[in-house]
Amino acid sequence: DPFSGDPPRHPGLRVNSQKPFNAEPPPELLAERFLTPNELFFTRNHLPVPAVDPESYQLRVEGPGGRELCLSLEELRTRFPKHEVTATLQCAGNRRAEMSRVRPVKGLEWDIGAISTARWGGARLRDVLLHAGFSEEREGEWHVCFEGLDTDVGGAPYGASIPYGKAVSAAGDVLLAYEMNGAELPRDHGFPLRAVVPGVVGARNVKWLRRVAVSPAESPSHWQRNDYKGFAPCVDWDTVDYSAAPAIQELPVQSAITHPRPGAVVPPGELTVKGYAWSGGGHGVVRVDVSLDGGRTWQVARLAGERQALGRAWAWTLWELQAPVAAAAAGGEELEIVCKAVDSSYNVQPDTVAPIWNLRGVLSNAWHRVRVSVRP
Ligand code: MTE
Ligand code: MO
Repeated sequence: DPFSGDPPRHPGLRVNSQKPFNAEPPPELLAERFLTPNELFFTRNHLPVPAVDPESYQLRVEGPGGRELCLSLEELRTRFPKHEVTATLQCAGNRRAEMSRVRPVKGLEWDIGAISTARWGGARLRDVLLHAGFSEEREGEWHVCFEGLDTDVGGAPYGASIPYGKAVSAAGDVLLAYEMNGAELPRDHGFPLRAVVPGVVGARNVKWLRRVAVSPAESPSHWQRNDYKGFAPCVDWDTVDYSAAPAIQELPVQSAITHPRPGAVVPPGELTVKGYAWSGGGHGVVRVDVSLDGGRTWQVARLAGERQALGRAWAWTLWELQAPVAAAAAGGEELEIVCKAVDSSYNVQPDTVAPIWNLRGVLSNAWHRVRVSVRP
């Protein structure tokens, strides 16, 4: 069993697949804290978790125009200043379950929990690239390719790439992270070193990093070229052309209701609605609207959490609304609670799933709807 060396996990996680391990925190706990505790942070593994000896570990950095470097963990910790970033990671497949209810899609049935937030610590990728002799500017469209130590049966590693400009810019805040919420990286989250690419889809945040390569081409990895791309609702498995769509990088604006849960019974009177909102590319969330009547009328939620720099708002925003539920609704009537977020570029979420349906079930960010019944 190639998975026999996987680490132990928190029993409270909702497991979507055991081998490889894929799990999300229970929705009630998801947005209870701004920083997700490490043992509850969602886990998305494509392959067995590699066992890495931190003493002999080396990261290789290479590519045309630079020097080839091999860096130990000790060198990464001591040669480069430690930089800390609070960033939310979201899987492209978050909320896929809602998409597959419209029409079946291929992929893990994530509920609303394939998203979590941590304070990451590590060396800036920018500092390591400049140290290796790469320059601030690059002509044309170059990429930084990441390879993991986890490999498939044919020996191919998990891999992904990001645009060179994002990797080298000081404002991009891309990390080679060795810390998560003040602790060393847990094995499921990339021990001993992972890429953290704030504002960018989870898939590019490569764990168990073994190699960073500057290249004129995107990563040749299956997960860069033939997965994690968006398509029109009319594209099916007979017509899909993966070379025709760009790889997902920044994710669209997203929000979800974490409390109450679908099917809950709420008493008439004051109702508390809670959730999270986030947008890719460092676009902060500026507003969350909540409806208690399926989207006919709206109220504005109160936003909580840390103040974030303009254009570098990498972390989610937690929100809350207290509103009276009319006594008229108390006869066992159903309420449809809806939320939608607005980001700093005034991007909004689509109201329904069908027009954004895609065969792989990615980028599922329609208004989140939760039905509850009102009973004393
Ligand atoms: N890196 C490696 N080496 N192997 C993987 O399977 N999964 C990716 C990314 N990095 C993956 C990886 C995907 S799709 C996501 S969503 C994030 O890791 C999830 O990170 P997490 O498990 O720490 O939440
Ligand atoms: Mo993912």
